[in-house]
Amino acid sequence: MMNDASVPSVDEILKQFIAHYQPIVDIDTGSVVGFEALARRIQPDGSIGAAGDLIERIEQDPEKLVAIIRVILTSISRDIKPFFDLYPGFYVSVNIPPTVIGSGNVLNMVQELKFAPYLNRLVCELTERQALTDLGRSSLQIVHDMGIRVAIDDFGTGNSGLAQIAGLDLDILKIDRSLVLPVLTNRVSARLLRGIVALAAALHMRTVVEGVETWEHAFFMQAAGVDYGQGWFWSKALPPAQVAAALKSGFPRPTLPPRA
Ligand code: G
Ligand code: MN
Repeated sequence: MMNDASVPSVDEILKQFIAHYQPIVDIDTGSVVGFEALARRIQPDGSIGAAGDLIERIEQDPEKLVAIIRVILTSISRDIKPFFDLYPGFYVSVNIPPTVIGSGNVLNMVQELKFAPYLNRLVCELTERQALTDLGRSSLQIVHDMGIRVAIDDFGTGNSGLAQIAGLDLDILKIDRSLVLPVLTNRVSARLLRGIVALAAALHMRTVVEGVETWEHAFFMQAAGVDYGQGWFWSKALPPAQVAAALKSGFPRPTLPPRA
């Protein structure tokens, strides 16, 4: 790998990154059913910035990927684990690449961080693309054997055959934002969305729709029978200090606005 000064070292990753938590909400009730842990970078001035680009740039470096997962799991252990007993229904999902799962490091980390009683409260998100590779399939088996549930992420972006998805043992299906945007203006997209909901129901999977920003979209998704929503309509990713309030109070339901 090229020595790129803008890519942090493993040590810097461990010091400069934290997790924020985006609520995943029951569309019907507004209560929080989970959070997706998302990496954020602490800037030199103390403000918190995005980390997505950086994670893409270190994708080829297994050590740094493991460091990011370590940061996220450590954050969850500190920020979220204390709430697992108080609020028994919710989960936390983590984006863990199959290479990291295959390396055996995840098992060590969850043991070290004392997740043992709560492994069924963790969800590993594999992208649709990753899940359908051989490494993805064996990773899925490894995390399931640990008692961690599995979500298929970015569903609808991987140009996969539905039959292949049906063959995997998955718990949650996350419908990608790209399938959400056109549903209000395109009848075929609306039907496709409803078809995915039916597919997930047939496979006994819960559905999460990603990237919902407006009440119109939230309302459509509720009517289409999607279980859960994640997006700015409900909430951006929250700093740890705001997690408790989200669990306690939940979020508004998508109701029609009053007539003008
Ligand atoms: O693919 P994955 O679910 O891991 O992506 C989560 C990313 O999507 C995060 O970086 C998050 O900030 C972003 N995101 C979350 N909610 C929304 C939303 O409502 N709109 C848009 N445009 N992006 C969102
Ligand atoms: Mn994800």
